[in-house]
Amino acid sequence: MEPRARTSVKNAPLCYRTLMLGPPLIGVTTSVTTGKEGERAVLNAAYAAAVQRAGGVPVLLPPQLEDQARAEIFARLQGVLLTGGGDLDPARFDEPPHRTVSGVSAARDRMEIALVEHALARRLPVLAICRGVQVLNVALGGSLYQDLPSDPGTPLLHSQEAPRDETTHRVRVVPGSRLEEVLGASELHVNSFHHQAIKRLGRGLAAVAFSEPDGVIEGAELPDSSRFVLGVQWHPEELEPREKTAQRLFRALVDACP
Ligand SMILES: [Mn+2]
Repeated sequence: MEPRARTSVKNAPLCYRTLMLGPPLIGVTTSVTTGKEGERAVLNAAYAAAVQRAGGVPVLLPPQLEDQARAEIFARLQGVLLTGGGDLDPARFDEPPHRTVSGVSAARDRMEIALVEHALARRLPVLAICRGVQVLNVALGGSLYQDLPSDPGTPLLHSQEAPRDETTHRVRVVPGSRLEEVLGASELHVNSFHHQAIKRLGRGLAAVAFSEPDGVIEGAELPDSSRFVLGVQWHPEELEPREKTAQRLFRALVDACP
C-alpha cells in the first residue's frame, strides 16, 4: 500500500480565493545591482516560491521599466508584494544620508512609491517585507531610523549574521491587529536583516509589532478592515517553507486579492 502523502506546504490545498477565481497576479518588486556584468534586476527566489505556494502568480517588476510599460503592468495587477533590498534615499524623508546608507536606487524608489500609490488608489492588497514596509511608510510621509545600531541604538543585532532561515529575535504583535489575526500569534521569533526601521509613522499607519526588548517597530498596517495593507520588518519568505505564521502572511495576501 502506498504511504499516505504527508501534509506539507507543497501539497497543501490552494487558498479559497485561488480555487474560486483563479490565481491572482501579484506584482513583486526587484532589486537593482550594478557590476561588471552591467545593471541587473534581481529577486531572491524565496519570494517567488512563497507567492506561488500561496496560490499567486508572481509578476516581477524591474525598476528599469519605462513609465508606459510600468503603467500597463500595474493596471493588470491584483496584489502587490514589496520586497527587501537596499536603503531608500533619505532625501525621500528630507534627511541627509547617514554614512552607513547603502544600495540606494533612485529608479527603484521611484517605481515602488508609484506602486504603493497605485495600489492604495485601487485598494489592492499590499504585503510589504523589510525594505518594503519602509517604502510603504515613506510613501505615506513617514521617516526612518537610518542606522539602528547608532540611532536610536539597540542591544539587538537586527542585521543578523545567522543564516537567513534562522530566527534571532522576538517580536510582540499588538492584540486585535490585522497582523495578529493573520499570523494567529501574538508573539513569535523572527529573522532580521535590517539596519534601518520606521521612525515616524506614515499617514494612517499603525505600528502593530515591536521587537523585544528594544521596541523597534517590526510591523505596520492600515487599520482598515476593508483593505489589506500590511508590512513586516522580518523576512517571512525565508521562514515560509516551515513556519505556519510566515505561510499565513502570503496566503492572506493572495486571499485579499480582488
Ligand atoms: Mn529586526
